[in-house]
Amino acid sequence: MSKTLVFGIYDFDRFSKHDQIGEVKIPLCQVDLAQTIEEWRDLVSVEGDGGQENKLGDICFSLRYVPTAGKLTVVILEAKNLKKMDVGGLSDPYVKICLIQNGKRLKKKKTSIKKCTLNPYYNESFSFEIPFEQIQKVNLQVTVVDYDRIGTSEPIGRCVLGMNASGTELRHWSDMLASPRRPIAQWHTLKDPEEADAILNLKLRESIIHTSRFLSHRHPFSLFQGRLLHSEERKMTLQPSATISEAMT
Ligand SMILES: [Ca+2]
Ligand SMILES: [Ca+2]
Repeated sequence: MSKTLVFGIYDFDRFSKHDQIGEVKIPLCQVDLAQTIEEWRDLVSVEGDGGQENKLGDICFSLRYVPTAGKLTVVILEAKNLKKMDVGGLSDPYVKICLIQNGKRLKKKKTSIKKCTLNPYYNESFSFEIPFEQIQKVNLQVTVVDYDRIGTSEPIGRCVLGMNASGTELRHWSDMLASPRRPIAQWHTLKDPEEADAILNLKLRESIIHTSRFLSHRHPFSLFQGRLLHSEERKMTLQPSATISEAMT
């Protein structure tokens, strides 16, 4: 039997399981070990059980905020590739929406339950009253849950939006604020609920508070500065792979 050398490349996550980015497999029978080999290979995505099991699915919803009326409308559109949560079945997903401020749940709403599917379609609309002064202090927690007739329903995955979010979640929230009265739809990759909730404990960053203070209808794009700053910072924290490998040696 010939052996294969596998190089796995991971994204280091301080607070949760590291995500595998990809891998390179080299069957040892194909290389001449008598020589030094120096070459570039493309990363291949990880297939099979390990890769699939980690995926919780994706959800699409739209957000619309009307500052004058202080009204936030969330339309849960659909979800896809949800994780299978029932033994001998699929999942029976519904979506729970919570508004959270200072760690407290202000309001909670739910969609209908779609039985036995991993790709549910809802198109259900929910409205919340949030005055303009408050909209930048709240978080919107969207959880996909598998309904179980017996026992407690199991959360499948979650995303949390707000000014202290990052990536797609922050972009969706700031796009909504920057385009008052227009519904903005976006897909989100579901995260492990605990991991997604981590941002609820984060304070708003100074730069963002500063920028959002100057948010007005005259300067709707001032928010984007906050977003760009934020994503730049994230990139920098993802980059230093050298530090990680040094730390491991
Ligand atoms: Ca279940
Ligand atoms: Ca179920």
